[in-house]
Amino acid sequence: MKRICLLLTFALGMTASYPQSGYRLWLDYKPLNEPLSDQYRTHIRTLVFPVNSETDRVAKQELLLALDGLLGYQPELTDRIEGSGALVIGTPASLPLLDDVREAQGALPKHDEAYAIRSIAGDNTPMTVIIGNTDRGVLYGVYAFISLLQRSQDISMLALAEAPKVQLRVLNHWDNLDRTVERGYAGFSLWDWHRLPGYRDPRYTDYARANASIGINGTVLNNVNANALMLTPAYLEKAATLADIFRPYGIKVYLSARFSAPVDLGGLEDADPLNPAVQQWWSEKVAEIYRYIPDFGGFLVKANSEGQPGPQNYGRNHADGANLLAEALKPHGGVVMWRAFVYEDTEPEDRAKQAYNEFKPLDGKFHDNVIVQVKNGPIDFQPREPFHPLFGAMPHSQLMMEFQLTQEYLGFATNLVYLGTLFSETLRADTYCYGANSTVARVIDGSMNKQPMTAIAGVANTGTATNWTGHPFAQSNWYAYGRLAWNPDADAGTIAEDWLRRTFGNDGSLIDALLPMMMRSRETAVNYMTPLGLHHLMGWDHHYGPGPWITDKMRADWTSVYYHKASKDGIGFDRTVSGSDALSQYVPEVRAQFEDPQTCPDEYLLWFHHLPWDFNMKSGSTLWAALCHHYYHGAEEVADMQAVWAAQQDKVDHIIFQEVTDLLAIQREEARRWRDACVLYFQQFSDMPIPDGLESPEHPLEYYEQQQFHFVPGI
Ligand code: GCV
Repeated sequence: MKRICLLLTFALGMTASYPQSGYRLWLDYKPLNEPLSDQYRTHIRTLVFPVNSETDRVAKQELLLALDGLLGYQPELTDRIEGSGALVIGTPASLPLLDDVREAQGALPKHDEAYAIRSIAGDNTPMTVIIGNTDRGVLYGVYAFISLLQRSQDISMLALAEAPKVQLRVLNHWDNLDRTVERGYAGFSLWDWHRLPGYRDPRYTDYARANASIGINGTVLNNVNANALMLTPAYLEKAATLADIFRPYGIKVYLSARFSAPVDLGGLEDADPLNPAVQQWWSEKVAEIYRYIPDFGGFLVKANSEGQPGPQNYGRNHADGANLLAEALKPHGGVVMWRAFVYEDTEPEDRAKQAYNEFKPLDGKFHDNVIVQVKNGPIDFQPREPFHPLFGAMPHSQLMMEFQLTQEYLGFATNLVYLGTLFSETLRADTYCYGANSTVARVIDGSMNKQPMTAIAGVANTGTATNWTGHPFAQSNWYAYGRLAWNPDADAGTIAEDWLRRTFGNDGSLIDALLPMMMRSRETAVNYMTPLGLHHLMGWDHHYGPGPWITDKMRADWTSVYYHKASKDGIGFDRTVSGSDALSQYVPEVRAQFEDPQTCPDEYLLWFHHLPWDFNMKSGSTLWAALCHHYYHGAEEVADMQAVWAAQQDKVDHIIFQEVTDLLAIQREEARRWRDACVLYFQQFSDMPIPDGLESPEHPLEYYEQQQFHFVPGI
């Protein structure tokens, strides 16, 4: 009875309405096995956890919920630290300064969000102290402790100390005010604008819990293709309600700002950043926002990109635009995240070069509360891209990373693709900008340029789907993003294993089967979509499925033929000095890795080179044969994934088992379609047979070219 009450009190939305469907994410506190929970109980006999803030309150509530679920047990709540068996949680200010607490405090990194967890040797069972410099550190410490329990870790000898390496760890929601989500595949927007601010959907709290549990501390509520209405009082009031709900969880609200808002809302004649009336308008608007949301984080801006207004409309540059907003935000402590995802309307010689060309000359011109948000690669969240050449190239400016969690180019919410490996591949790439080991991670965490403000953004994959992300495994991408935002050097495999354990439990054979499948899944998708460095081959506009034949659109660089350049003489985009010379945007050490097709890693071969179909690959086969083998191998790997998953039937919840089974069947069909469409399309140019031993495509090329998909989600 006690347990039921707790569940109802603490997790109304979590438990009552959505049983066994993935709604609880990695915070599903299922009972641990008996011997272990007995052992844990002896370590958590009593709980000392003074509550001095809302953050303390929600942290304590979460801990009690977790203990009740995992151990079926509530510790005795007390004010006295009784040594053995006590769990003591708080800040140096909130806890009595006993020697034991001091010992834990000594381990605490000097950081607002840091925590330390220490076992203090006692008689038979020691005392455990979770300490943070602030209540937010305590909250993160509590979630870390819960994670240890969920993963059946030994908690008798703990000596953990953690501080995030990146300050602003933000989700970007491409959510529109009509609740559609641009490139969203998990239903509608979580934000029920119509019923806000009156109705506080319990889901908002669960969203905050999930984010806090992985260290995310900011959220941009609306699409970067922004509607100026977001900045009107009616919507600010709604946003303020969300900010109130998120605040105890250490999460700040940010908004995407439409650059033309002074014209759209203020009736000004222009939005020229050097116009004093425009400056005045922004300054007043920002002051108004802070009246609604006193800890407002700041603005995210997409300007002069894909038709969005920006400073270039008035002959100004991106620094002028960003600094305009930065000046308005500065007195309130707000920041501007100014996106570098820009490209001109005219046909470029190479779109991959444009962001660098526009931003590199502005290095050093941005105010100190501006941070330039750069996508992981130079085109647009493709299944594989080399790291963006701006990383490391702007030593006098602050740069942040933008990843995409929503799988716009990686199979939407039907394909099982773990993105931790993709994120990590970029973060670990060496820019060589300051000699060896100048990794992208070190640019992002500020250690490279000593940049005072650090940040990272992930385009959210959440929506109203019962399981939040559409595909049950897409939850792992939200999870991995948060963990890598906290520590960009963290290991993608460890993160995947942690997610599996927290989501599916600690059965060793399940982990042994599913972990390799997850770790391989992104390479599998690359194989059946865009192997060997190919990119931008997807269907027109909706970006669903293959479309290597896309040509003759309003912009050349929105077509596929612009990127693969397949012809009788070969395939690939020459970005060496004999082509677009995009390689010159990287330092010589990086160039050296890619500029010779004989030594360029296969993964990037056709990104940087245009090569004949009979080019001799390192494996000894021709380029054409290698391309075919990658496509066929990718499709076969999905069949392997189906077999691995089928063997887990007895070990996972039956609803999730069936959902993933069905989605893998869809993924297999989609992988075959990608394979057959691309191989047949490119074969027109190679004029070479599909290698022996590979089955014939199911249909002729025209069949794939003529297929139409209506009402594809995300647009
Ligand atoms: C929000 C790609 C997507 C667009 C997106 C854009 C961006 O082009 O297809 O939907 O717009 O990136 O990142 O701004």
